[in-house]
Amino acid sequence: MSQEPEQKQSNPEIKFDDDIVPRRRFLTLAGAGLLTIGFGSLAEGLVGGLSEPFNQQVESLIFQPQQPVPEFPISAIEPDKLIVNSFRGTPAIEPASYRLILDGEVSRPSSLSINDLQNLPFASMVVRHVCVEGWAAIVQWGGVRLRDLIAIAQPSSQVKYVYFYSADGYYESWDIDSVMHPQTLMAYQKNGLPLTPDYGAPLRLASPIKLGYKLSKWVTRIEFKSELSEKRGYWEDLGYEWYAGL
Ligand SMILES: Nc1nc2c(c(=O)[nH]1)N[C@H]1C(S)=C(S)[C@@H](COP(=O)(O)O)O[C@H]1N2
Ligand SMILES: [Mo]
Repeated sequence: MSQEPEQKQSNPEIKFDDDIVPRRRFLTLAGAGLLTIGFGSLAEGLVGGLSEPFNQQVESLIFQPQQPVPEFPISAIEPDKLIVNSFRGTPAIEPASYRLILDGEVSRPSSLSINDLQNLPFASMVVRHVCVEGWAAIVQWGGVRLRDLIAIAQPSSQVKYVYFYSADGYYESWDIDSVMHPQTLMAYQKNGLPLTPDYGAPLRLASPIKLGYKLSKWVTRIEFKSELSEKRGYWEDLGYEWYAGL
């Protein structure tokens, strides 16, 4: 990481709790003769600044993004631990005029109201949210699976990346495999209640396979693309890792 986020400048030493997010993930692959791979060092050391597509390919294979992540019981939810973390405050969004735009390389560009979204199949999960700044919280999220939105927009087979644009100017890009993961949701519910503005209402990303900064709040547009552009994400463009898998 070449630059730490603004919030960290008073405390530049990011404290990684090894139980939550080890700096170097050592995976033991039984099928590969108990080969142990230090992942961060592989991506950072061998391929440096051009690591994204390579990194994505390797991490996609090793972490098997379609594999469901075990969930927690409702009793494990930690309601006070999810810290509001917004780079520029909470944008004002009028729910009645809100629309989620699906566009890019798709055969059916779409515009969905909150009502449209709530009429799609509902998915709920209790998972851990992990922020690189060293905190985590077990949260219930409810909403729409991204794969159900993909079925509506019908991206071309060339699509490999998905951009999420937010009302506060935040932007993120993801690999399509992670977007297709059954536990990647556009959430409008948190801990059994409607999502509130500070936490991303009316609609935010939620997923147990990505770090907190990939989980955009206040999403207004989802763009499907065959290539990454120069801009990859708000924190990524300041030096943070792009794939950010958990
Ligand atoms: N639009 C937007 N989304 C965002 C952010 C942000 O500043 N703007 N911060 C990210 C970070 S770093 C984290 S950890 C989570 C925090 O989610 P929370 O505020 O609901 O706890 O939101 C992510 N999504
Ligand atoms: Mo974060």
